[in-house]
Amino acid sequence: MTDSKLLAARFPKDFLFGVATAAFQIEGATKEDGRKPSIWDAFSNMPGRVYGRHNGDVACDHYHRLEEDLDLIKHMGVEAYRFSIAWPRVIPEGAGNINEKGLDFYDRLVDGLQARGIKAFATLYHWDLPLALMGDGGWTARSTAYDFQRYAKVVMERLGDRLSSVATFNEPWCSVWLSHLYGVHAPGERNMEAALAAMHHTNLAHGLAVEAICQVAPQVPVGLVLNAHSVIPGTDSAEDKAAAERAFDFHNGAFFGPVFKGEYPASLLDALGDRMPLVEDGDLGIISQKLDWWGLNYYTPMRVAADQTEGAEFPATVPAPFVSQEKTDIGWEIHAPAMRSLVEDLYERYDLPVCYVTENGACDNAEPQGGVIEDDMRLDYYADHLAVVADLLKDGYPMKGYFAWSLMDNFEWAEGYRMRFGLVYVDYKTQTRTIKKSGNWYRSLAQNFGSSNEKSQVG
Ligand code: GCO
Repeated sequence: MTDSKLLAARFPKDFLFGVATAAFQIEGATKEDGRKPSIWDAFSNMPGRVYGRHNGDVACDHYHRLEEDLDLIKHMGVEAYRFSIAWPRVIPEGAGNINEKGLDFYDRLVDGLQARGIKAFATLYHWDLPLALMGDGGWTARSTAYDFQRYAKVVMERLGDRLSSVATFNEPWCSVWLSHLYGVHAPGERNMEAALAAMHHTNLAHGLAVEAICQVAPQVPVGLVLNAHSVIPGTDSAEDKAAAERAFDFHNGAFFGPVFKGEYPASLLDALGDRMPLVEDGDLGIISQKLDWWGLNYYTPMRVAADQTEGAEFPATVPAPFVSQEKTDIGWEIHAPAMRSLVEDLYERYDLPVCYVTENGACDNAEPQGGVIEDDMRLDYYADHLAVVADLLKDGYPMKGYFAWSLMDNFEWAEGYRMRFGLVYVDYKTQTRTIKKSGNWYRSLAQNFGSSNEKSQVG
């Protein structure tokens, strides 16, 4: 259903529509006002890591165009904005000195949102670890978890009075497995022991940050954003079904398990336990503190088959072929039903709080033609996935909001600027922003929703 009015009418009045971004992907100004490098500055400056050796030096120049971008968010008609805070702006070396100018920027951002009547959803960690902490081993070091706790406290002391919500981490799957096992993201490590250490210390850092947030800003709902994988066996064979269960434990259970059950999956411990870092007494209690909400980032299903290679490492799976014919321009299968079965499965397995879809969207590299960007594939993607969220609501799942990824085209990590996820087109030469067809559609959805909302509150 692409009629934005009809779609808007399917959401309850306390539902919330927003748009999302992340600091390193849009801010630029990487050397300004006391910011020091993050692991992504180092990584993107190394040949061979990021497409075209693109880096975050300028990005969308958001740091200098804050007011204009806040006006754009307002113009999009949404009720909330999800953004991340750059640790290397706030505590440039990860530990040690606090940089007031870095905090000032986020003060202006949060005040600007408030002045425009937009709710601020902050994420504390969206992958830009201060580079200096690599001297201790980065996320493989237990000490980094305690540095993160202090950073969380510093941010919440300063901004907590104006935030509608805070997330500790964005997608630990990426900053753990993709960054330390598959080598695709910074710091580019490819080692199971390093990855397991990063896994546990990230989980611990999440728990320690929850403690700090509850202490200094108990009024702010705290959550965690997970890119849960909708794992689907390639065939109905017992081997592929078992492979899918292992993949679930590895890709989802490694985070959902400790956070929502206070334990790592048994299969993961059986296979890899002897390569894990020390899990101290009390760690799992810290990690599994109650959260107010969790965030789902969903893009595409994960289809797996058993890896029959002798001695294949856990979870011993290989990718299985796509089923849907449609793909986005980054090559990801489009299959909205997998989002629905994923949410159903997760609520069955875990005792989860309310859910915000904190990211969903499509890479559609449509370019301007006569000043217009006709990104129909993205528009259809949004319509199909929002319909799934409405179906989940109808079935009683506690879906509280939806953030489109992303407000505007930006630095797509290892893909550089060539992959575009924005509702708004960014011309990187001029920094001109142009709302795409999908952006206008999303805007009318948010506006229709807002106005029907007001009416239902009145009448
Ligand atoms: C993510 C990311 C975004 C990506 C998006 C598209 O959390 O994976 O938050 O940074 O740009 O997912 O790949």
